[in-house]
Amino acid sequence: MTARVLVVDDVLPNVKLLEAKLTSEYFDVLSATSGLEALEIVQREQPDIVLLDVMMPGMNGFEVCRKIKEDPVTNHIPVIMVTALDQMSDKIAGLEAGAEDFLTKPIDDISLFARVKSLVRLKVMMDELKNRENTGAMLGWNKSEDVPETFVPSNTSILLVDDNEKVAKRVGQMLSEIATITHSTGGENVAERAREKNYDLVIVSLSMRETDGLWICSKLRSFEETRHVPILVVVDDCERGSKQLVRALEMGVNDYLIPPVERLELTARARTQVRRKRYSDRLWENFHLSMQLATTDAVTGLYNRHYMNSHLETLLRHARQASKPLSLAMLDIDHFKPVNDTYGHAAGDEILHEFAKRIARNVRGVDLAARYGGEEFVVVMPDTVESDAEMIAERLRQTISNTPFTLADGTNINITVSLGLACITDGILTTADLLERADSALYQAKHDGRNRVVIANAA
Ligand code: GH3
Ligand code: MG
Repeated sequence: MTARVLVVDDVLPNVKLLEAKLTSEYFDVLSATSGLEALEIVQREQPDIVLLDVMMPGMNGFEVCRKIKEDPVTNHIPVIMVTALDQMSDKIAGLEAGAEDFLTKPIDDISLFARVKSLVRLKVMMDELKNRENTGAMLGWNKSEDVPETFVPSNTSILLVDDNEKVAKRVGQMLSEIATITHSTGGENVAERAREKNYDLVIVSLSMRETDGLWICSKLRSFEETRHVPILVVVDDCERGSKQLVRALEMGVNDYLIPPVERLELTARARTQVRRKRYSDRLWENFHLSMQLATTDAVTGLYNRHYMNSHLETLLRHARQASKPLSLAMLDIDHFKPVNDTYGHAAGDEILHEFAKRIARNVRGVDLAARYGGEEFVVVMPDTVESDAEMIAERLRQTISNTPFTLADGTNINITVSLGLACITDGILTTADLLERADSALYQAKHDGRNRVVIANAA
């Protein structure tokens, strides 16, 4: 994940320190040493996130935050307030000014990267939602309604996994104003049971006695139904806790809390995650809704070539402007003609339909899957570097080859697919360039024996 982070602090060494840390994790860093300068940069550069010091002479951090949030051009940019150690009043003022999150000084690396990454993910989602709606508007669709920013307990559900009844009760009470809480004391099948309900957030304690919380997190990430659910872990402030935390974050856990859990912090973090879930759900809904419209392909229900081309244009422009990566995979079913010849054209259509379903299920909400031609498909992956795209492409390949396709009459047919992968580089300027590169990589995959992923060489 790459992102542009604006660091605001009047003390230059503080700026430099954060800059060094963030740069080492491949973030692009902008900096400002006063509130006014910060506002100017936010307007001009539209960073992905702002790290804002509270104590600054002239305009303080709260005022800067309020101004960012008042302006419709910038109010979607997440703000993290950086406060002095444990000042509750600062946290309250920060949240009231509209900040999404807070960090306390001295800032440790784990919390810095966890918070920044979590909010950047949320922003990527929101940006993509807006892009897609704009493309939709260009093609004459209506905009869907805005995602509500406030949550009511009746339509927000949180699963809380903790064997400490006392803590669970307290946490449950704190969250009761925004959500309906289901409490589980752990056990073998927590993750399995979570599949049955579309939770908005799962909170898992990593210090349970009988149940390994990390195991639950890893299972949640592996099931199709729960792969996208936000997870917040509660870890103890000790050496074992920090080791668990590192592993949890590697697993894709979204955020964490260290006891004693405070109401404000808990609700702020829960809200951020639930909002992320809402946007991701909305992307999926949007995806399904648009499937019924003229931009979709009748046989497979995926976006058609026309929509893909016009949306790819938008995505490529955005990626260039923000200096972000973008990857594109072109897929072509192997030896499909003999399948048609042997089983008939209707059977071929059935397979195309199921093929598309498997692809759609295995890409992320921000990815765009389209039918490009007869048995040729395209998956566009915004904000995705080549190595991640390769993993996704490989997963798609296996989704097709690992399970035979079953026709309505019960016949099983083994299908494989070849994939060509291309990422934007300096040499690629147009959507046609990108598609051409993916296409020649696909040709290579066919040539090398099919059922494989080939990455286009950088020119
Ligand atoms: P390769 O591994 O080289 O891609 O072999 P292939 O047989 O898949 O490639 P070829 O281009 O020779 O044939 C593509 C076939 O896909 C031909 C056509 O019958 C079939 N096809 C294309 N569109 C449709 C469709 O909408 N429905 C059905 N049933 N078949 C289709
Ligand atoms: Mg083919």
